[in-house]
Amino acid sequence: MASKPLTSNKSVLKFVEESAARTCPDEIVWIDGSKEQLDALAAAALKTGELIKLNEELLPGCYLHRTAVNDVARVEDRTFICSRREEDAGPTNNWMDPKEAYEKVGKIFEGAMKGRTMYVIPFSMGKVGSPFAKAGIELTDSIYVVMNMNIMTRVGKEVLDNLGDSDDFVRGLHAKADLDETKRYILHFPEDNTIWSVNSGYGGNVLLGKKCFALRIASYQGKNEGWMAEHMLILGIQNPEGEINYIAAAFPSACGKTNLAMLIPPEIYQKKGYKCWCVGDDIAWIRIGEDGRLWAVNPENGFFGVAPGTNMKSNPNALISTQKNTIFTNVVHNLDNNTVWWEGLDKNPPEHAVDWKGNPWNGKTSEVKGAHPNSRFTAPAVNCPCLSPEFENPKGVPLSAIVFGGRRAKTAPLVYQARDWEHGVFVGSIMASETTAAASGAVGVVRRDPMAMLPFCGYHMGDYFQHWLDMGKKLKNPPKIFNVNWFRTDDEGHFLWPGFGDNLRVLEWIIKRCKGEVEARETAIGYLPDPEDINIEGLDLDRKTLTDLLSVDKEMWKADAQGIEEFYTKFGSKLPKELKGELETLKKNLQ
Ligand code: OXD
Ligand code: MN
Repeated sequence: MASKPLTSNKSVLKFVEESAARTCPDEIVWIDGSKEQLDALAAAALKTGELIKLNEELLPGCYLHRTAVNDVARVEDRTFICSRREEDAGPTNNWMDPKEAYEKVGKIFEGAMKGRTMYVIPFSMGKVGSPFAKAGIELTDSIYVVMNMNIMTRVGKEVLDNLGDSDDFVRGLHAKADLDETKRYILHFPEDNTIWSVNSGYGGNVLLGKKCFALRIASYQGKNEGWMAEHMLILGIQNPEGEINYIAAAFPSACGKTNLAMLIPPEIYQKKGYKCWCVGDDIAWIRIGEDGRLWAVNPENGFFGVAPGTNMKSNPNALISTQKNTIFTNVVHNLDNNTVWWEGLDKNPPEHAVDWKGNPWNGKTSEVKGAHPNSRFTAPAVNCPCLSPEFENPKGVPLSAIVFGGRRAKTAPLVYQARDWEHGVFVGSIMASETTAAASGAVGVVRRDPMAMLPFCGYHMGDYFQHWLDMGKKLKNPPKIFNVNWFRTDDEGHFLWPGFGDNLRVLEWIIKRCKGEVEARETAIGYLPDPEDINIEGLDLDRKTLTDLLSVDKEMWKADAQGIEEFYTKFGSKLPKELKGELETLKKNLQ
């Protein structure tokens, strides 16, 4: 099936030739993006068992894939930023000297594709030809990667045609090798526009357009070029008058980003004429528009979502998105009807099934979970019933608000607003989640995850904070910045706020604030709503609970301020003085 190069771009050809010389594939296949080619690849993967074809009537165009059992998640301890100077990677990233990295990991790549095919995937993050878009070439020996990249990004010859002779593209090299986790490396060379990934076949480590390019490399590019790559969903909220306001929101993993991105308004809001539109669920590239506002695009073309817990109640739009042309990874294979299942899909687990490890599994009697907790669906964005009509708009959408959030049992109120941009950067920089019983280790430990970017910032986080501050100075019309916490509990640990679609009630207040339509009270931490100003019509929630949700416990915040101070010491002299100043203001306000 070997194919001729699809370009005469010398830099692309050189990258492919050099990589092939190192990895020694039997043949090289250029991915043109055609359906015929992808169908032929899928057929080849079915033969080897790499993919399983699912029920064509119930799940048309869908496949199941199982990764190796030692290869089921992103590996942060094997992920490195290989900047020339160690200080440029900063205290929150692993660093490897680029010379050493090329040499050491280059040896692992040597001959890694012998007996295999190297696929050349030209891909674009963002709509091809849009001023936001950036091109990449991923070389891989995995058909699974080709097919996933084809869902998650724009793939094919048009990317090369648009690139022309330019050498402005990210070079991604991936080889499964033998999936040895002791030799697994995910390396980023920000100064070389290069990503190397070896010994993994799991999405987050091998779909190089996503976390590796669109966040780690792009955050570095954004700092140099005056824009931002953020771990944010983008949501449009349409009011009964037809006006749409857009928000971008950053939450750490497992805080419901995909759910918020595909929010369905509560019935009383639907009746009034509210609608929500999903622009993106994971990544936002943000630039300053001519009007001095921030404009955001989702550079991806699909959703790589966590399957367990996704159901017709928690997120119908996500579930519907997975009903065709989707690849499922590490979920349960239901043998009765050749479909898939996962914990939390419904209350009817299959009896005749295969678990994510490939073992026979009976959902009625088995003590162990059938799907891996990090099992995934890769679904095309076009499948999403609430996909924004602006999804493909090359200019993106203007942001009214930026929303940060985390999982805090007590400290953070349901919502508060930062006083201004600088204070907003402070609010983002202190983002935190408390560990839940679901994760291993102690419960209730506070983990700081500034802007949800801790694992994804491709450079020194102190410089990253400075970049946020610098961007603010250039904005004539900055979005307002907020923090939300859907996870506040009572003393028995029950959630106080219903969450899901009802989060729109909080977003409504946020948008009113952006438009100057509602007052707020100033507190030690920022502006909070008057409980009367959050609409709880039709909710089983009284004003007293809402008042609790909107209370600020100064003693807890004093303790938190101490935690922030400790966290900030990590950044040494790179911590912007503005953030130090904001911390001092917080401490003073709490006296
Ligand atoms: C993701 C993550 O997979 O943030 O999106 O871990
Ligand atoms: Mn993510």
